Amino acid sequence: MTDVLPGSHAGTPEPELRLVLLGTIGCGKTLSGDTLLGQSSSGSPSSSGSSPRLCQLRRGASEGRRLTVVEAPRWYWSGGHMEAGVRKETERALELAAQGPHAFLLLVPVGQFTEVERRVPAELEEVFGEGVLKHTLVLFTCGDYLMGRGAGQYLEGEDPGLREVIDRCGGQYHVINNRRPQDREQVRELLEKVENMVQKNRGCYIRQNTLQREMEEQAMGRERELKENVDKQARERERELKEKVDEQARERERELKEKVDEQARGRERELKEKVEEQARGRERELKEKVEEQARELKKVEEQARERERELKKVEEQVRERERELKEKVEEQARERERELKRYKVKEEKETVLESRHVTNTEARRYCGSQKREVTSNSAIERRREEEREEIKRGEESEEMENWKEELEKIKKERDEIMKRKERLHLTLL
Ligand SMILES: Nc1nc2c(ncn2[C@@H]2O[C@H](COP(=O)(O)OP(=O)(O)OP(=O)(O)O)[C@@H](O)[C@H]2O)c(=O)[nH]1
Ligand SMILES: [Mg+2]
Repeated sequence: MTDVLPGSHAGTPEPELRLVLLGTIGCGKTLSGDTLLGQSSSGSPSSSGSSPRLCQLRRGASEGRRLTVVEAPRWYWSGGHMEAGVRKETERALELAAQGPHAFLLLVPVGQFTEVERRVPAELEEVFGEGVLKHTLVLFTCGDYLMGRGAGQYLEGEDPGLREVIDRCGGQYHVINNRRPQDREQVRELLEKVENMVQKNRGCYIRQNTLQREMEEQAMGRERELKENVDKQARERERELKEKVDEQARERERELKEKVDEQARGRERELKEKVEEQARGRERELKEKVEEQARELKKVEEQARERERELKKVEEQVRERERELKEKVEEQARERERELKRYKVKEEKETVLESRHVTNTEARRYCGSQKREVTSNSAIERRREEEREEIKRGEESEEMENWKEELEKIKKERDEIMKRKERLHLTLL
């Protein structure tokens, strides 16, 4: 369908661009040609007269390019299709743009999109063959009607059919204002867009005959086959690569898991050993403590027994002392009884002696004084003896008190020891 023209511009000082201007009646083909060429149509040469029913060919130089501009004839429609004569004349534009046009410019005035324009892409394919739309750019004339709006904004408010037409033409469009032909920037931009399109299409448009089409189809078939093969191989390679990557990932995961498991096992082992060591230490400490407590208990029991022995001894001593005291007191009581008897007997004897043998007063006085003296001496002696006894008794009772205190103290100590023993027993249990 398309053909690369490698040397189409070679050896020429300026590149050449061949353009075909198409569109419905009065869409601005002639004026746009003027703007592109920077000429006025009134004085332009024409290869086939100036009839609007015929193609118009004009050549010139513009913006550093040699331009060949072919204006297609006025389009007349019949029954929704281009009239046969018009179609034929339109087809002739290919011949005029010898070696094939670099671009078809489909002109649509701003704000004048109609149902007719919607049918144009299909008509163009019928006239020039499949693939023509790849080389077609929608050129909006009457750009001054946009009143400063952007083309995008204009398209948003337009019939969606216009967007469809643009899409069918590979999304390529440009706006031109033929009321300002001196604005060369708009021309430069358009020519650059055309050149990009040529580059993209790898050359100008050349209509193919059946053989070429078949060859193209075969080439396309081969290309498709090749592409499928390449895709298949790519998919195969991708699958292999993916499997390899997956396998590597699995392997890595396995290794990582083993490593992690190994680390976990090591950690667990260490932890277990540590716990066991701690348990052993704790057990050892406990055992030592128990043994220590048992030893202490033994010691305490020994102390308790010792205290018990001491207690018994002290109790024995207390009992012995009590016995001695009792005997002494009884002995003293008996002694006093005896003394009292002796004293009574003596007194009786003295009384008898006094009545029988002594007659004179002196003698009696003497005897009386003697008697009083004796009486007085023995009373003093007795008194002293009593005092001594009292002191002795006091001392003894004090001693007894001390003994008892000692006894109480030992009893308390024993009780303390017994309590401690109880506590130790409980701890050991
Ligand atoms: N405002 C404005 N009017 C334009 C513009 N381009 C074309 N026209 C007007 O549109 C009318 C038709 O312009 P032509 O260039 O003769 O259109 P054409 O497609 O050659 O017409 P036919 O050859 O008869 O089919 C003229 O009145 C032009 O002044 C433009 O950019 N702005
Ligand atoms: Mg015209």
